[in-house]
Order: sequence, then structure tokens, then C-alpha cells
Amino acid sequence: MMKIRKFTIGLAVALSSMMVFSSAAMAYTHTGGITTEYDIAFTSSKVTANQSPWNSAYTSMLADANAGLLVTSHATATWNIPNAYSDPTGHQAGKLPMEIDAKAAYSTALAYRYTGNTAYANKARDLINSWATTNTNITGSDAPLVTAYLAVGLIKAAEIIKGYSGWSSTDQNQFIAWVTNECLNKWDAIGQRNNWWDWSLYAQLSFYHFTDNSTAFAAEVANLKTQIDTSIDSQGFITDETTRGANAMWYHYFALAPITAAAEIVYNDTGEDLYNWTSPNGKSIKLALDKYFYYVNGHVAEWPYGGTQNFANPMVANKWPVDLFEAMAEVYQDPNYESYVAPYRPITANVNSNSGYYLSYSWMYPTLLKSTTKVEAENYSGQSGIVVAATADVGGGSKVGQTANNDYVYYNNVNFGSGVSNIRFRYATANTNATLELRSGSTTGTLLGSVSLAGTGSWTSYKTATVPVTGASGMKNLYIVFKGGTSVADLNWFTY
Ligand SMILES: [Ca+2]
Repeated sequence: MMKIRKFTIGLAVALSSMMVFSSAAMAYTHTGGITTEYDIAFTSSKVTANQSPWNSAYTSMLADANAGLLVTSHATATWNIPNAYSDPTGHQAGKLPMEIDAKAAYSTALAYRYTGNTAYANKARDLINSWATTNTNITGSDAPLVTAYLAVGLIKAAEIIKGYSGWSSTDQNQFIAWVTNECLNKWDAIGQRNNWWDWSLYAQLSFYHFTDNSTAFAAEVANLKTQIDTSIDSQGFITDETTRGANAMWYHYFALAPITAAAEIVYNDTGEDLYNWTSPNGKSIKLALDKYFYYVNGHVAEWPYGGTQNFANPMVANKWPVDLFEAMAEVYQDPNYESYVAPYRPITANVNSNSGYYLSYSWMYPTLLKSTTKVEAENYSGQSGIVVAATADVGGGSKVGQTANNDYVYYNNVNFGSGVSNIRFRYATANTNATLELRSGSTTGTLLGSVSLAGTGSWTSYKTATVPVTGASGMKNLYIVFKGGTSVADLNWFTY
């Protein structure tokens, strides 16, 4: 399998760390950001093999793209988006032109990358160019938010066709100018730190990836970390969205969708794993997701803020928050999330019930982003000194345990393709001096990476560690050597 983007990024990160205070723009991998070359290659192989869940999601995406081929631009010189509460009819009517065009542009762009058919690329290009050349004014009090959650669909489409030879650099620069002049200033001017800011962070990271502006990208990563620390309370609720009455659960989704999508871009571009990052005040994305998941998964009536929540009952496909948890089931390998979303596949995105078009552009076709290879630790090829036992981790199953200093497990023929820059490990340890060494071929082979594991506090509490690796490419016999004390760490699984 192909892992070009991760290897390339690994080099870029290493390079940037040597170029302290360099202001030079660093080129990202394109197609990249939230949908990567690796995702496309991985998913293509699954579609070719007609495997679930990718095959049905791909069919849905292609149907959207084929409908998109018939769309002609709805761009206007002035695009007005009135306030959703004071003028709901005007708000929906104002969004519709971009809802139609963003869906057509994004789905055709993606279809182009999967099929190579330039008719799709040309449609995406024409729609993007039309907005960039026709629209010169975006007005209305909801313009900052709607451009961040909806017009970002054009940026996502642009990212996917950035390397298409039929889209000229002149046209690409015109699009960059349009986003800069008509959207970016509005996103920067957002004052509130609720979901508006989350969408701004996500849209800006998407844009700075597209424009290879690593300096501005880094500033938004810092803002994102501040937002994780300050917008989530100690229980995992999102403080500003608890006050939204019957829509409080909707707004929790509408905050978590862009926060997580932003974290995905950061992970793919820099290797920094904000999904598994805990802020200085103990806040984390997973804390918020798990708190929210309790209520969406059969406990809506227990929601403690506001009255009866606006929430689909029964849940249906393409209704929030299944798109979010489809993506998060992959990221966290969480079996509870997986069980929740499985009945609603294929999941393509959250549909606006007013228009029938996609409402926002964070986790689009999330099933097509399922591209992680998971290895159960207990499925080793060989070992020394360890035992396999039941794990107390979520989802149950088995773990590798009783790991003393210099014990090891190994896995033959791990296929890292063209290279990976991170491996995620699921582990528990009551120790504070536990280290894993990752080596190639033997316990004394080339060191691919090592990690000092943060203590989880007990042998039944699990965390996920993201371990940067170098030289992890092609087929390797992966050795994991446990270091530190008489009982180092229990391993449940790892992903790459
Ligand atoms: Ca396991």
C-alpha cells in the first residue's frame, strides 16, 4: 500500500526542526490535509476488492459526482447570508447556491482522484473558478460562519485538484485571492469562541495547507490547542454550547466536527496527534467526544442542559452526528463508536433537512477515510517473556502483558508501504519509566523509534501513544522491545 504522504511529511518535519525561525513556506503534500494520497490509494484497493464499508460509500460518492456533472455555477457578484434565527427563510435561501455548488465541486474533485476521469476535474475547476471570478462581495451577519463551514467545501475541492494540469496557476491564484479577500478576513474577525471559532480554525488550516503557508498553519495549530483547553469543560461538555436550549446537542456536534477535522489535518501535516493530546488543564478531544457520545447513544432524554433536544429519533443515515462518529471510530479504534455508526452506512455527510444538500464540509464521505491498519498486539509472530491475557480496555479482547525489561514481541511482514511517520500504540502501565523500542529485523536491529510512555495510573487504564518513526517503509519484521523495570507496559493493539 502507498504511504507517500506520511513519509514525505516526516522528512518535512525533520527539515523544519532544523530550520528554526525560518519564514520560508514549507510545501505540504497534495492531495493532503484531511483526504490524503494514502487514503485514496488505500480506499481504492478496498473498492477494487468490493469490500465493506468502502464499496457502498464509494458508490454514494460517485452518484453525487455524476449528479454534480450536471450542475452549472450559482455564483453571484454579491452573496448574502442573513442570520439563521432572525431570517431563517432568507438564511436557507442564501446558503442554497453554495450548497449546490460545493457538493458538486467536492464530489467531482474526489471522483476525479479515484477514477482519473478529467470530466470530473473540469467540473470542479469550473465551479471553483466561477466563484473566484464572479463573486466580489459576501454579506449578511452569518457570512463569517457559513463561509467557514460551507464555502470551505470549495477549498477542499481545490486541494484535491491542485495537481490537475487542467487547472492553471493563474486560476489557482485567483481562487486564493478570492478566499483571502472575501473569506479569510471574516474568519479572522470572529470574536466569539464557540463553534464559529472552531469552523474558522478548520477552514484556515484547510486554506493554509492548500497555500503551503506553514507559518500561518502553525499559528492556527496553537489557536486550536488553546481552543481545546478553553472551550471544553472538566466533564467534557462544551461550555458555550450548553446554553443553546433545544439545540445544545446539535451545537456540540457542530463544534466537535470542525475541531476533530482540524486535528486530522494537523496530524496528517505535522505528525502532532491532537486527538490524543491532553491540555494543560486536563481537557481533551476524547473527553468531549465520550461525554457527548453517552447522550447520543440512547440517552438523549438525560441531556442535562435545556429541554427536549432536537435530535433524530430514530436515527437515520446522513444525519448528524453519525458522520462525526464514523470518522472517530477509525481514529480511536473505538468499538462503541463503531457499533453506533455501523447500521447507518453508507455515511456520506450531514444533510441539511431544509435543502437536501450537505450542510457543512468537515467529515465528508468519512467512510472513505477509513485507511488505518490495526494489529492486535497478541497476534505476534513470536515473543520472549510475555504472556497473553484478557484486557480491561474498551472493546475487550486480549493484551500482551507481564512485560519485563528486555522482553519483546515481534510481527513479521508488517507492510509500511512507501513509509509511515507515526505508529499509534494502545497501552496501559502503572509505571512511570516504561519505554518501548521499535526495531527492524531483530531486538538489536535498526531503531525505528522509541517512546517513553506516560503512566496511565493503573494496569486497567489505557491510553494511546503516538510514536514518531523513521525508516518505517516497505516490508519490515517489527520488533517491540520493552524497557524499564520488572513490569513495563501492557499492549492491546497498534495502528499505522
Ligand atoms: Ca488486543
